[in-house]
Amino acid sequence: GRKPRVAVVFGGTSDEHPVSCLTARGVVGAIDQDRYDVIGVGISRSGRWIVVSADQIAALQVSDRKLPELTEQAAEAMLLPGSSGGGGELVQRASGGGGLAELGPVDVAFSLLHGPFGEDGTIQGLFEMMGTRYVGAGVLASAVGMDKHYMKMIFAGAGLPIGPYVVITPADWQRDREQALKQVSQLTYPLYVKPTRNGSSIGISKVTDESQLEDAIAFAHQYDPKVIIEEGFENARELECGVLQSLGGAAPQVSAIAEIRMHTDSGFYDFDAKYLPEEQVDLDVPADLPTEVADEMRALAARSFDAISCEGLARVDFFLTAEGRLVVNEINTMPGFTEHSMYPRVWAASGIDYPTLVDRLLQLALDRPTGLR
Ligand code: G1L
Repeated sequence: GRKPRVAVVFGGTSDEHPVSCLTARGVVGAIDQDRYDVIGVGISRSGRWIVVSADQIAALQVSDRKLPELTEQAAEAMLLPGSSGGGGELVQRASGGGGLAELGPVDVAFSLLHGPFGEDGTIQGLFEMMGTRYVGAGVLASAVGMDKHYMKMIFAGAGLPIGPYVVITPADWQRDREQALKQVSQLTYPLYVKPTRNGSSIGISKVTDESQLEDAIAFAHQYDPKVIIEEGFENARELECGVLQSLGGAAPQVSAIAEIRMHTDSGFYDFDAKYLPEEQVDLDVPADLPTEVADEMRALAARSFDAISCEGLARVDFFLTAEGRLVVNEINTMPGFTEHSMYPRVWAASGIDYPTLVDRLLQLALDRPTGLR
């Protein structure tokens, strides 16, 4: 039969448009084009869908110190429900109106969109409605992975070890600030004040005493009306590992463990350290850990993956406290995914290279039913 057609969806209206473009370049470069047909669906900064070729994606790179960005076109694409058997059909409205041109079926969508509408379950819902199979976490797991509040509740419900925290909802803040601040005073400093839903460490501050608290909340409120305040673990080690679903329903695989050691003045692994080229962090893969700790961490990572009903892949981040206790910090259903990002690196250390990862994710998506599962 014909080769499965992969729609790589990338760009988007978030500030991380260029990161998504660079990731698309990496993913498309890793897809075996003898076995899959690739079509690019770029989303411009202003939210228009533009169909581009694999070659055009390959040309998206940092040049003259400028980050890549999609150029708008008059022709706008959209996804329509597929005929029987699912799939979804891409169509394009020609420039200046006119009729709809068919651009053919989509067998699997691979979305690399970041932030709101990308990794929060929204585009996954669009794919569900169109009957289009897609790579990675479903609607619920994506939404939970984006919202630290619900993530904590699910982890706690699954008996996973999490740290103490307080959530301030918009209603809490509006109705009784004093009461909200009183709740926070039950926590032990230092604290981290964070927007509850974010992908990229923006809006986070470390607070060492009560006098800094309200400013930190105001700062987090610039990014999200719902704020979470977490106890910091002093002198804890930061560890991460990858989880990858297995083909045929076997238990998920867990990668080698990475340790992040930073020497940045902000004191935590923040947005700049993650995305700026100048290395502010050292990575140890595999981390130097006693076997029992590494084994326990891998078991907790797999349980975290299952707790949110995740699919495809996830990166799970931990603290190993000074007392030697493992704490699940968060799960990320859309981890950095260029060849040099943490997730592909921990898998490389476990013998699974980047093209093999991309192929596994596409196979998992093609094998899975649309609708309830
Ligand atoms: F679809 C996957 F495989 F689940 C997937 C999709 C996107 C994994 C990781 C990502 N990551 C990204 O798209 C991003 C880091 C560029 C932004 Cl969230």
